[in-house]
Amino acid sequence: LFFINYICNIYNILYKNTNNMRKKIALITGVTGQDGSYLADYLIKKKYFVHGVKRRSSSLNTSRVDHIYQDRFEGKRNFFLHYGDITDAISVSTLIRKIKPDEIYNLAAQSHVSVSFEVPEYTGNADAIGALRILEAIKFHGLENKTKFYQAGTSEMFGKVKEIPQNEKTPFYPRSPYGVAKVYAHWITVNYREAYNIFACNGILFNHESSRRGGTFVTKKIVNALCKIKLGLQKTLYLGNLEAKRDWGHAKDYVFAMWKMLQQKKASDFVISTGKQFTVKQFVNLVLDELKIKYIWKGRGINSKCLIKGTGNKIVSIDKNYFRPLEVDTLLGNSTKAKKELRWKPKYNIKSMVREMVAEEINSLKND
Ligand code: NAP
Ligand code: G4F
Repeated sequence: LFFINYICNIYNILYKNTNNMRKKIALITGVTGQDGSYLADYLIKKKYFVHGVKRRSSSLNTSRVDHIYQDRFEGKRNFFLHYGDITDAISVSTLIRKIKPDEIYNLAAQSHVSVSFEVPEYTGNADAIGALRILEAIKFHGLENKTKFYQAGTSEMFGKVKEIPQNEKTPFYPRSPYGVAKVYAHWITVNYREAYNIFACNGILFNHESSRRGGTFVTKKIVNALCKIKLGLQKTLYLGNLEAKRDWGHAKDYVFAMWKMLQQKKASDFVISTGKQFTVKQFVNLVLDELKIKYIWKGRGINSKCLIKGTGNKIVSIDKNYFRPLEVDTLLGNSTKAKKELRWKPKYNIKSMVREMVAEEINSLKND
């Protein structure tokens, strides 16, 4: 009897260990975007099987994940790309049924605030109802106790801010169709957590940037244009509102926070931010300093312009087309809860982020 007991115990320990050691499976919507690609890099390093959803496009849209792409015929694969679309409930549901992920990160969105004023219905469909489609699929396939869910919420939900700085308890006042859609996604995530006990978290992330940032967001646009100006490839950069204030962090730090949220004992919502704020104009100055360009600002508001000292060459000018029907004037986050409960804090500051973005931009322009 003692011997049988001994064998059973060993078997139990081995069985438990293999189960604990089973590689986790993650599904990332929006894997071809800035955050999706960094998150995929991170999860692959953590030995996950990573499934990413890409949408059909007439031109190639996988450049941010090309470095981790594995051909179907390769032996041991840990990264899988699937066609799908967050506006298509059937594709969402089918992927979740087939993959049965341990963790879903919903990063897919029409993520440009200004564009959301031009395509408000699509933005609502993708950014609001997209989250509902995933949550409903988790419930429909009986995965409430298995699949954890991360929703990519945003500081844009604070919009016309009710207090400074903003934390998890600050009321929302969105100022764009994008912000409004994300508020729906936030509350439907809370609702499914409370109604069906799904482990569902909202990350309320403030602006985060990198060299993988889309070219029409202000930081990447500034870095790209000023680097081209430095190399003699462009004359002038046209911008909109220079006075808007943002709390800018680095995307690599922020995807780590997403993962951390899903590793907690209890699902909750977290503000992720640096707690430091800069205007768009200050961001321009930081990039000019990094490029060692001597400059001088003249005029105010719509008449502002930035000239190269000594030459009078106009390198920054204002184009009123880049102003929005409504602006979010100031965003500043308070991440005390994330620091305490997730033990999260950013590794980058604005200077190290600008340094990296400029270095990578110059490198890529020189290799073009
Ligand atoms: P991004 O670079 O614009 O990436 C968005 C991703 O969503 C892309 O992969 C895009 O595909 C995909 N997508 C768009 N519409 C889709 C659809 N209908 N079906 C499937 N996929 C679709 O955005 P990001 O900066 O990585 O941000 C990731 C998420 O965080 C977004 O939800 C964004 O709203 C949110 N967020 C971002 C920030 C920030 O500062 N970056 C802050 C707070 C919250 P394509 O590559 O084909 O376009
Ligand atoms: O870089 P932006 O377009 O980012 P925005 O609107 O803050 O939104 C980003 O951050 C959100 C988090 O708060 C995300 F949820 C969202 O998905 C996105 O990633 O603009 C930043 C500021 C704005 O005030 C804008 O008016 O820069 C101002 N700006 C001035 N000139 C410009 C420009 N923005 C853009 N895109 N292009 C310009 O020429």
